[in-house]
Amino acid sequence: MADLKGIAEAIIKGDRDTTAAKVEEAIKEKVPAEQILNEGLMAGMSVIGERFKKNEVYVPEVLIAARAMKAGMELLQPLLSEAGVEPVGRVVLGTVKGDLHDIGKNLVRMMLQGGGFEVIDCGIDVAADEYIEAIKKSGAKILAMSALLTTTMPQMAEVVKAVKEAGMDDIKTMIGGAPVTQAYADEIGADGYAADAASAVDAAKELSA
Ligand code: B1M
Repeated sequence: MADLKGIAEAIIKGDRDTTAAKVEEAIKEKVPAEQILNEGLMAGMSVIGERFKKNEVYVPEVLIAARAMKAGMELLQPLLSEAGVEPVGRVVLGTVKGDLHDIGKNLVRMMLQGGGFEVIDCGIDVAADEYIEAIKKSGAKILAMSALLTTTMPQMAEVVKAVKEAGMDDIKTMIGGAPVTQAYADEIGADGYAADAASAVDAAKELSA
């Protein structure tokens, strides 16, 4: 019998081979791809997210879990597309212009993907017009920005302003990064803020509700 709990456990352990083997097994047993995703892969990543929030696990464990998740997703993706399963939401993500830090941003991407979001990752040093272009191309409804430097934080305000000026009233903006705070999000009119990668999933879910 398909072992969805075992898939979640393999993700939590960061065991890529077991994750892939158990996902393959479940596919062979005709378990719907969405169920494998929700009860296996995403269930595992959400445990890792919670532990990360509580400082029970650290960046390396999250990276290893995300690698296991990726192995499972590679097998599932074609079936999800075939079945027309829509992601929880689409997020355009990037580190703002002038800022080259991407370790935290990449964690946010992995956790969002683990939470069922499709992420369009624009990379680092991303200018307002690049974010806007990516939103137009992808149809994403959430724009997520990361900044690690106090000198690049004002870029977030520029992007929020540019999104408003472009008339994209339905786009929700969210921000994060070590120097960023909820107070700063409020000040620049961003719709959401998250202190860490796992909380970014909660914030994105709230914004897409
Ligand atoms: Co830089 N750097 N760095 N650096 N660097 C910091 C950020 C700094 C605090 C170091 C220090 O002085 N103590 C300092 C900033 C000071 C300030 O602005 N107040 C600094 C500086 C000054 C610089 C340079 C200017 C140094 C120089 O050249 N003179 C330069 C700037 C380059 C540029 O960006 N233009 C620079 C360069 C670099 C490296 C390239 C060498 C390297 C980056 C490599 C890379 O990212 N690929 C680097 C690194 C590694 C760091 C430190 C050591 C670590 C950052 C990191 O990856 N943390 C950092 C000092 C420190 O933090 N101890 C430092 C781990 C990561 C998992 O955490 O990114 O905070 P973090 O992400 C967290 C949360 O913040 C949150 O979730 C993540 C996981 O929980 N989060 C979000 C992040 N984005 C989010 C978005 C969200 C929600 C949550 O929603 C959208």
